[in-house]
Amino acid sequence: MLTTRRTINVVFAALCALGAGRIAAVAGDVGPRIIDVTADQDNRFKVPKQKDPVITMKANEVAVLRITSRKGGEWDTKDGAIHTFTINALKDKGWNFRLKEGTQKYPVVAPAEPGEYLVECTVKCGKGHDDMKMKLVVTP
Ligand SMILES: [Cu+2]
Repeated sequence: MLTTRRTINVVFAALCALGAGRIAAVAGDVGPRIIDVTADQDNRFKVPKQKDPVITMKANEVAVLRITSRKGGEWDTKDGAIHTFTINALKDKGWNFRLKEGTQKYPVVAPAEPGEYLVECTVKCGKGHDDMKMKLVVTP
């Protein structure tokens, strides 16, 4: 009787481990897309493999922005932000990130309204700051 119960426990534990593994694998497959952006030391936004920095999302898409920031000539010393990734039209929906040196991840949701959204840096980060802009394109 005791042996039977132990066997059941072992089988149950094995099944649990299997199930957990499968859930983890599925989550890895369908997890939000990661979008890489660099806010660079020359005070420009950069997107891998693109001459003009643009990121494209589907309306309402959930994704993770992975932003790497490098210090330009100047930066805001109050909170340590060296650049920002700001979309004024979407500020109230959370699209306003104060960037510290290094790489950070920011979960985002694309707006429901397709179109082009201007991304700006609002920290006076030095030479080139006024042109530190990029685009978010939202497709239907
Ligand atoms: Cu900047």
